[in-house]
Amino acid sequence: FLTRPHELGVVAVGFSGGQCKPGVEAAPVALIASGLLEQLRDDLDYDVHYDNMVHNYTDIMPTSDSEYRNMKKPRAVSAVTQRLSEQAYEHAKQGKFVLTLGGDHSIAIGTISGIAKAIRERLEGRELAVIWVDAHADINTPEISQSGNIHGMPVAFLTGLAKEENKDIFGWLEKEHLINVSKLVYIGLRDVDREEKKLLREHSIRAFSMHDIDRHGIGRVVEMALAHIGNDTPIHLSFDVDALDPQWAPSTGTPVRGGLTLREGDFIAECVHQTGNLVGMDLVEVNPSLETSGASDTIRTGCSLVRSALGDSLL
Ligand code: B3U
Ligand code: MN
Ligand code: MN
Repeated sequence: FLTRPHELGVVAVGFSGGQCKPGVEAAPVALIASGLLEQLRDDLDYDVHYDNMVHNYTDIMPTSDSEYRNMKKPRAVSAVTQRLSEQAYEHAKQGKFVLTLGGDHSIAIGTISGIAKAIRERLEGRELAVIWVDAHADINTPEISQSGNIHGMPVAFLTGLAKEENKDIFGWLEKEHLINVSKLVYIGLRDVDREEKKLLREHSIRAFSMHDIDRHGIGRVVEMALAHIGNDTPIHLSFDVDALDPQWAPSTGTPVRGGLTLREGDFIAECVHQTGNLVGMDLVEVNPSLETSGASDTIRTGCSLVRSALGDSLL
């Protein structure tokens, strides 16, 4: 086993500084209030290690945070993700599965860096694979980003495509925190910036768009994604709820029509669970304050994705 079975570390991250729309920081409370952790404990038999806190990291927020290399709130996002990286590392080092409830997708800089480092230490230098389920590729470097929002950049920092020396602005990321582009797979893409497409091509990054899902079906796509990663490789699932069609997840900052159905989303999570190699999951970009009529649907969807990744569908 790559993790101790049924040991679950939960980190609730109430952070929205990687993008401009307030409300995404309220997602962990909404997900937990709807009973998610009880379900994991009582129905799925997990030993849930949760500090009963939604972290907002106000104590480490910089007092001034001007734009730097075109990034908005660079010091805040860097400080939060550095702290989160340590929290994820602590859980993962003890062999727990790390479940992180966000927050916007910038927080993946913290979770993945911490887990990648712990996996290298626990499993003789093995590298963490990442399945990034999203409408967006989130691989903009600061220079090519059109928005300056860091939630569109986490993959660039995590793969080393974007680098920065300044310790207060992601310079804390060391080699052991990073992932290899060859062990990264995308599923669900349909809104990718022009310069991002160039990066995906240049680095031969495996990416399954909605077009690929239409062509091959979700079953074959997941099979190909897992084949690319290979057997016996620890996997992190970074799930942006906007991968799903707005019909299933309307309450999110940048909804894009033509997405995954709820079942396709759950199916991806179920298949990754079934590999037995899943060591962590992020659920991000649930924003209960947007589309008030659809907020409870989006929260239900988020809970369903997490339960699926933790083995709910197994008979
Ligand atoms: N690629 C655009 C839009 C975007 C990325 N992630 C989300 N939206 N959620 C950007 O801002 O980098
Ligand atoms: Mn997205
Ligand atoms: Mn995303």
